[in-house]
Amino acid sequence: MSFPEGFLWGGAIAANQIEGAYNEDGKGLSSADCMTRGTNTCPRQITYMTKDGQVHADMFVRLQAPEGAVFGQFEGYDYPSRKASDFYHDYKEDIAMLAEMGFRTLRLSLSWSRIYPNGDDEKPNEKGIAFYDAVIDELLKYHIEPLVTLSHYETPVALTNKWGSWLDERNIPCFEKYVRTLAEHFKGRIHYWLTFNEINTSQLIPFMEGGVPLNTPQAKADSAKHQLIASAKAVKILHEVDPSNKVGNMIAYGCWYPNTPSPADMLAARARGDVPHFFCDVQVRGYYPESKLIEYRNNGIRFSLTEEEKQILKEGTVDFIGFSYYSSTTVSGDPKVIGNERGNMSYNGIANPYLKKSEWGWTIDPDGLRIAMQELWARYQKPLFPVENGLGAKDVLETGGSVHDPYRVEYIRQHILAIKDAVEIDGIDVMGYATWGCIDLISVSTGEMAKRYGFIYVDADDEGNGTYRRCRKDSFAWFKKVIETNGEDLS
Ligand code: BGP
Repeated sequence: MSFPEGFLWGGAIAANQIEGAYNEDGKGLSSADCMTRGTNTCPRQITYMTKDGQVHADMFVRLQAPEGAVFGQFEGYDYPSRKASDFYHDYKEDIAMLAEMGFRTLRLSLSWSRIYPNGDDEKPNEKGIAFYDAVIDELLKYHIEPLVTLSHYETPVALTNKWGSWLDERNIPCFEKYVRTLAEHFKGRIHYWLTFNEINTSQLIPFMEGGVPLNTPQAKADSAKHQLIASAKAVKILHEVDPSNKVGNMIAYGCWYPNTPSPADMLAARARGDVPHFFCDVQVRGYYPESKLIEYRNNGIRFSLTEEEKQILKEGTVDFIGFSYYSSTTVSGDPKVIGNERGNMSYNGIANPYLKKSEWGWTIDPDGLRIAMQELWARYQKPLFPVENGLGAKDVLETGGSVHDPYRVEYIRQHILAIKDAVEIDGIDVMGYATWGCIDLISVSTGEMAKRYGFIYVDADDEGNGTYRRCRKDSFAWFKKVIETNGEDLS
């Protein structure tokens, strides 16, 4: 046995990181449009104006905005989502190149504020829908299955300014309307959906994940509840409109090792999985796990669910689990042992002497992917879909337009081998494999262009200068062969 027939090989992109055209054709500002460009050492900031007319820029991991803050773009700040990779104008060429590679799926997100510019508009923005019509039709022309993320790290910022986005339950009907619009409009053309990208990161970076301006434990509990209900309603709507729709959740996942064989380290390492597991528990099983209710009670968090809400969660369970995996983290239970290693949405890891790291300091650990899949499979027995995985690296564009990226090929090869073992040895049901940022795009954590993941090079620099010409990297031909042979030829 090897990769199943129809295995969905492909890649993933997100609207705010690739499209640009942030204010074209009636698009409203999204939370992502309010994030400045950063660097590897200087984090991105979120900009807003306080009631007294002062403009503030706060680090995205620490944002705690005062009441009445109005988020937006302001003079003197650089916002990379304005142009990103200019996919809005280049999508035809981009999709043709993906088709040339033989892509079977493209995971893309739709921008809610392109369709409902303020989030709660009466009617959708026809031009926004027309753009996605063109993109989806272009994909279908090449038999590339669209895998659509309903909300990938952006929410219409008007909803943040109105009531704090997911802090307020009034966000739910707005999201429902957006989902219903898409479900009905794209019926028969889109069959695979994901609800919220990396929903568990709402507990770490609430504004980036869902436009939530507060970082308190109560705010996180409230926004989690509202998004979980919205996710369940989205699943229900998509199933009702087209029973053949397959809907997944999407969590940022990883693999957490104890720093030593000490039981305290093991407990601490296991605890790192608590947040993604909590979200998965609700989205896959349809109810809040007892451990979360105990945690809320012990910490004085106000929380309750009506019978109707319980019913919604129960009826809106997902068909598969989508997850991102980039790196593993080593964890200590000893407060004296302090680490500062980073990974995707993980901080304060302890250095792991067995693993190499990327230029951005993320560990490279393909075995960790297999362990992650074993864990998810053991817990949920639902089909798994790694919808994000890849290596962010600096590439050099040679004169003549080639890019030699053996490091990327090696990273992806090893991770595909890990998935192969998960399929062949562990018997795990895996739907496909989508590499992150198959076309170079802006990094979510730093806003840089220099942190590249693609098979397709985009000639633009961190300041947004360049021709935006597309070039095939060496990994392009390699991945084409992988897809052609359904993962048999990885040489
Ligand atoms: C995930 C996000 C993506 C993506 C990726 C890589 O958390 O879902 O949007 O960007 O991480 O992270 P980065 O862009 O910071 O390298």
